Amino acid sequence: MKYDLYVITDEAIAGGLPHAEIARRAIAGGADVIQLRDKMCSCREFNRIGRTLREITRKAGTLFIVNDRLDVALACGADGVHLGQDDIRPGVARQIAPPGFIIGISVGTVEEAVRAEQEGADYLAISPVFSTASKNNAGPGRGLDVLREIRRNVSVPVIAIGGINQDNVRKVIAAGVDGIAVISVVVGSPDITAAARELKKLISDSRKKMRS
Ligand code: TZP
Ligand code: MG
Repeated sequence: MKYDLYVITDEAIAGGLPHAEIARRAIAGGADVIQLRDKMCSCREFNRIGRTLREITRKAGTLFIVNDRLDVALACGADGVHLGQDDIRPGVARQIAPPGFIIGISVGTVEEAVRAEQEGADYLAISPVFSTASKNNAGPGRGLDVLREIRRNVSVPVIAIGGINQDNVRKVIAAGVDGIAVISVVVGSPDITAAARELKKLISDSRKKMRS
């Protein structure tokens, strides 16, 4: 599974652009994963949008993850669900989900990361790496040392989220993560496709530099 550039949809940050259009534009710029995230809409509407995003991502061959709601993720045929520390536990989600279903977990500490891996998480999102205004109560940035420490202590893919932009992406990748998850730097850009493309290039340039 490739997690290099993981783009999370947010209609408010996109100035009212619908989730489907955010997804199309991000995919055109090379997004490897699309996560549908909407804390405002009804469960029924969330599922309706999820079905549309499932169609778009299936055609593009892009991984599709639904935020928070395991029921909606299963109902719309998503590849997986992304769960926070207060959502249904990964082990419980695993009992309900079909084989191969991806369960991603947000973690902020090494202890949470180790526990999430033990409970069967397929990937971890270290959150927030830097402070961000894109999520309510995201808390202070955890910093790059926590990224490195978590990377050393788990073997599942680890992605970084929170306040990542063109200026800091190199050091985030250099910390050894498998990918970055972003909202505002891509979704809030007037040209979502160009912003995604630029980040992809920065990620691949950083990886090349690490190998050389
Ligand atoms: N979870 C932790 S930080 C965050 C989420 C959804 C917001 C990331 O948005 P941005 O704009 O890339 O900081
Ligand atoms: Mg959540």
